[in-house]
Amino acid sequence: MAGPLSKNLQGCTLTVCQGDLTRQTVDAIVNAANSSLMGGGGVDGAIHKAGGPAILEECLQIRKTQGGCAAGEAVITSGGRLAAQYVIHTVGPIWRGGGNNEAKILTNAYRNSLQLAVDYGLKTVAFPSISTGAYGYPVEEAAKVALSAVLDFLRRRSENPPQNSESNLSEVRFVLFDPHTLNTYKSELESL
Ligand code: AR6
Repeated sequence: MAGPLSKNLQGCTLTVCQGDLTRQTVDAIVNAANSSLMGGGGVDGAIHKAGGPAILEECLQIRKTQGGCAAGEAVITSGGRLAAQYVIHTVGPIWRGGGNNEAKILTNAYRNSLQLAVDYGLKTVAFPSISTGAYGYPVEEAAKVALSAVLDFLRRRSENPPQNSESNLSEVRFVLFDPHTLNTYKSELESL
């Protein structure tokens, strides 16, 4: 397995590595969910399988109160049996050629996930490559959007520091499943 790459940006360590998101010991992992919040395949299926039924029960409660989760939005549940304390469920865009607001929606998915993490006082968050599996977003373009969205979020926070310095992120990690996705995110991180 190829090695990880880390960079310190805006006081936060940004890491890209290859691995299984469900096995990360971080405060929260982010799920590439769908709007129903009812589970699915890919990383979503793996998270529900590894975390157990408590996660789906909480998702069902969220559905009752707000009727699911729109693309670009994010919600949070506990991590069930996972090592991560929380799962942040976000919904990326389905790729429809790039002219349908896909980049904006993908940016929002990362931004809203990070905002939920800091609202909960979390310090370490791990993401998958949202939308580049079943949703068909080209990896090269998604990697650019993902890393710029994270960097932009960190920059805005360092320009407008929160009152409570405890709530600063210390690590944002991308955990990528296959070597091609890893290498694409690595090149993108190198160029930041
Ligand atoms: N750890 C890290 N990455 C993973 C893992 C894992 N355990 N499993 C898969 N990936 P996808 P999407 C990678 O399809 O494109 C679901 O059915 C995978 O190789 O999981 O946002 C949802 O319910 C790919 O690189 O998410 C939605 O309906 C990346 O995670 C829909 O798929 C994202 O692939 C969402 O599609």
